[in-house]
Amino acid sequence: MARKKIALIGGGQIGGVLAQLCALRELGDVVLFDIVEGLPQGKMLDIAEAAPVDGYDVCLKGTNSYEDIAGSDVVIVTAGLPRKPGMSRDDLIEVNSKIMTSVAEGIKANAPNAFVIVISNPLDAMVTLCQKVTGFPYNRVIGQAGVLDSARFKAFIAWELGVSVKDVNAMTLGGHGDDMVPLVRYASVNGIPVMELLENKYKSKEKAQEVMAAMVKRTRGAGGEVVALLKTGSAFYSPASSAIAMAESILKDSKRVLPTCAFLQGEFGVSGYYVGVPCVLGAGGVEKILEFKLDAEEQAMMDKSVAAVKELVGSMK
Ligand code: TXD
Repeated sequence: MARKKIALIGGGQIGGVLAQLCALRELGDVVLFDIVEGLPQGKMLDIAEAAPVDGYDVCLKGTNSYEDIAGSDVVIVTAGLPRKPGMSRDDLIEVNSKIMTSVAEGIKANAPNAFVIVISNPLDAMVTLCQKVTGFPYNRVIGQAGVLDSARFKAFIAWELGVSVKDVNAMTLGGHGDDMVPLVRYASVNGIPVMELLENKYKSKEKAQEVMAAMVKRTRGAGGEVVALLKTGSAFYSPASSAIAMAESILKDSKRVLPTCAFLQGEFGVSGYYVGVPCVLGAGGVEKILEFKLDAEEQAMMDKSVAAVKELVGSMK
């Protein structure tokens, strides 16, 4: 059976980590595309030369030509500028829309049967544009943001409670913006509600709520926190790991339930927009959207987040 093939469009900070993670996990042969001459070729040669050390047997190719992505099973898009300190993700919409249009045309022409995972920001708008320009079915075009936002939320909970990150379960919904919706009610440590553990730890309901509110706030601002520290770009290790989790579930038909920026057609009361919701990701891409009842507070936060996505998408020319 031939190896799977993954195309990475954008060979920058995230693209390079994506390529290395694909290789380390032997997800398939990898093609790294960028418009900068030599950049993808140099990074892929470097990763290929580490193969004898880390022991992966996959073909790794860097290219400036879209023809080389032909036959890809999954395409992951990071092409686009990252933000600088003081910028919001939305500030990138104009420049990255132009880039995404050319990228989507390249994918449509050369990998018409691929599943596409968009990472470029502003994510909710870029995945919308990518689907529109490629014309691919909605189940084959998704955005990565919720796996990252949920990972950040889970990390903060694990650090606060002093438990393994492996035993924390939590999810964010909605857009990849400041209005994202970390679901406190469903956050647990092996099924034990986090709020109960916080109340036990602090012997106070108020203090527990205060600590949780701070973690929710930090989750919403976590991207900006890294940008402010790095000064020259944005997070790239965690977004790469997050997109690989999604790609792996599709390539291996794992049916993982992952927060995914998916096209809603009535689910959660939303129609016609890409929004972060729990999806079953398998060989069919988005195979199912798992709906569940939101309480009044969660619904209000979701409505606010969806409104922000609608405004962002509406602002695209
Ligand atoms: O989780 C998430 N969704 C977000 C996404 C998390 C963090 C960062 N997020 C966004 O991903 C970020 O705001 C950017 O919009 C993208 C890529 O971030 P990265 O840090 O990888 O940016 P780089 O290092 O600048 O890499 C972008 C590459 C760079 O090598 C350019 O030469 C290339 O994109 N580029 C292009 N490739 C193909 N085609 C075109 N037209 C093009 N223009 C630039």
